[in-house]
Amino acid sequence: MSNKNPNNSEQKSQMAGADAPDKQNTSTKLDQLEQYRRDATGQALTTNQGVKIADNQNSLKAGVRGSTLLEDFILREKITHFDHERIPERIVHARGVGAHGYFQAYEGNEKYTKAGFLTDPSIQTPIFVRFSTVQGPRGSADTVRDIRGFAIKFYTQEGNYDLVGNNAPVFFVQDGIKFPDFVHAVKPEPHNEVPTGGSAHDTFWDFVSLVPESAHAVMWAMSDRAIPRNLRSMQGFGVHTFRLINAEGKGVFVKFHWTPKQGLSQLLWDEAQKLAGKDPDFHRRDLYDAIEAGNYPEWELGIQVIEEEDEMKFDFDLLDPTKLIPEELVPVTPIGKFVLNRNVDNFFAEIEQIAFCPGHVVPGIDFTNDPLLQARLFSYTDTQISRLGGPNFHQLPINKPVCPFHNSQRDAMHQGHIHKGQAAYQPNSIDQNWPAETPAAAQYGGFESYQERIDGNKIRQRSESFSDHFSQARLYYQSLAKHEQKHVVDAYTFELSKVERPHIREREVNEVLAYIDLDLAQQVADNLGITLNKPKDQNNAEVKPSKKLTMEAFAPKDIKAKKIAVLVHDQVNGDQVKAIQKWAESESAVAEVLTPTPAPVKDLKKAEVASDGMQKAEPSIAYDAVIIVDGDNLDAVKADGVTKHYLQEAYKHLKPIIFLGDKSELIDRLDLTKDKGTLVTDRFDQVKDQFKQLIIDHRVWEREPAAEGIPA
Ligand code: HDE
Repeated sequence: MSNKNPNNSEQKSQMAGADAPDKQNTSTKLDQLEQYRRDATGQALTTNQGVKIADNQNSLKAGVRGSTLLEDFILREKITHFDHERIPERIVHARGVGAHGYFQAYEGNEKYTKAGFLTDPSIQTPIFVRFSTVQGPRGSADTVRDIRGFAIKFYTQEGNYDLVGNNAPVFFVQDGIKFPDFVHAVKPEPHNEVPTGGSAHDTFWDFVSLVPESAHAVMWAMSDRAIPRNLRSMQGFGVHTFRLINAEGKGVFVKFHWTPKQGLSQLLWDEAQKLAGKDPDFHRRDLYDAIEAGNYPEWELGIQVIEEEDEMKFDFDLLDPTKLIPEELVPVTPIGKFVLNRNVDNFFAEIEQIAFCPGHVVPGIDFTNDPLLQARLFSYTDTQISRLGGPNFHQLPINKPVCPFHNSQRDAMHQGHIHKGQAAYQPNSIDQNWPAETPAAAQYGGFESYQERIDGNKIRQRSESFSDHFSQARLYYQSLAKHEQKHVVDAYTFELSKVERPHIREREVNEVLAYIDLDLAQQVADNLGITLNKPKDQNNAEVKPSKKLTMEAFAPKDIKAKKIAVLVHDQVNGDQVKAIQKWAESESAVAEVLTPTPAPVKDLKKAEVASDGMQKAEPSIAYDAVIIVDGDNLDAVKADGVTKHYLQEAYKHLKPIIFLGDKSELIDRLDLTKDKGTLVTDRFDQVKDQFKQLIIDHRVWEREPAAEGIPA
């Protein structure tokens, strides 16, 4: 967009965009975001008014033991600021973490959209991603069972674009008017504010068992998707159907997907629960550490494209956010990739203050009439006004567009700009009518809404095309791998076991699950001791499974950033430890040597082996695989309850374990069953490729029945 100075030239046109945008200038620079960062290194300590402070240790008192004086402006300013350090947390998605990165488009997207950042592969558009859980407050644990928020802000040269998605492709309700009900039901119960960070309670199951449109999303929440191993291994979805518009004004419907290069992986439920206590920051720590170590997570952004004329060709409604489009029907077309490569400097300023809104779109991207999306377009800006203290939150560094922005909006709380000129209105002749409108034609870049013909009565009614609530829940369940299905049964059983009112449990089983899949319903009913009433109108028809719904379809290709615990004691074989470390480094994996205490241990040659942590403090649940190293210390290991528990726990959680040399004896001693994931060898090098493949596979699923016998 051109920025002609109206003071220098007679304005010939009222169109600010009369010049085509200069492609050269569209490449964005991360340092544009940096100008707000403050570094106090080498600077004097001052008050907020800039007065240098001589004593920051003592308040001003009447005598050394005397009372504190009201006059002490330094104390008062410091305490007053402190008293107001918190802002209201987000109503939902309060617990979150984020990072900076960039997005880069692939070639050939101009047939779908005119959005510059999606069509020019030479631009690296800065982005900020915030991941979140939905239910819990800011201080809740990372690993709870919950859908994860996955919101991306693209700082494009045509304005900020927010893709505010989740790690599930469907939502719990179809119409925005039901969202507050849903959220009130899932949030901690109002009388005792329990539970924190979970849906295993009466009000949630009361609501969802009465609202069958939630069946599909609840199924996702009960699946392994809702307990991701880390935030780097999650898919993201835009959920709603959106619209892309190309330079000729042609529109297509799209569903956004983003898929991690690192593959998908999950926690086991037992791990998730333990991590919530042992390391409530497990996910945020993992993301931070991976980025600090240079293991930058990467996703591929893709779209499912539906031509306008195909809008009605599906047996569900494209506007219904409880439905996904199976990839067998419409494949995902990759359109670009994004990488997270920079941690924040300050959690509050960046992660807490970032303000997303699905209504932040740029030319070439538009909405559909999905009634959930329509309500979201209002909600997000509204909530920021109370959260961030007024309508100027877009001026906060993390929210500020990197392209110029000018309009006649003025004043209000926390106004950070000093606007020049007398005419804060349009039309005006005093400031030559600046800032001026820009034509919508693609070469100018003004935003124009897609011209969609709407013809209908004003009416409060759900479309008949939104009424099938169970087919896709069945599709999802039946598409899962066997072990994933078992986890779904376990999850419903666990959650409903926490529901105190029997009629709610029964309603969920007989009026929801029985309509989804009789086999699933029967298993949950049996576990809960409920009699299953087979509904007469149940349609238990087998569905054609969709391959891309199981997490198995998204295995990683390498073991980059995977964490391996290397258990050692005094008299360990140091050469073996070195070989493991060398190999891990060559694979960009993280091998951590865990010792009985934080002190280093001595190897067989009396050399010191440094400790990366002690076994008691770095539990097996935080690692992807374990190696117990040989040496002259079997008796010490046999007497070490922490190490024995470590191995049993890793086995229980289906992790690959290498027992080196003399440590193979532990397999029988600990009552473990030998399987393809328990590798026994005298030399690590001999099994390293096998071990790598096991880590890629992530879990030894066939071990699951045997592992049930191992104590938690
Ligand atoms: Fe949100 N949602 N939402 N939501 N949502 C918020 O916005 C809302 C919905 C999602 O990291 C709030 O800034 C309504 C679907 C994410 O900052 C709030 C409706 C999807 C985040 C809000 C929905 C989401 C939010 C809370 C139904 C997946 C966190 C504070 C009409 C596609 C963004 C805030 C971040 C946050 C409202 C439904 C995802 C209250 C009214 C569907 C990832 O405005």
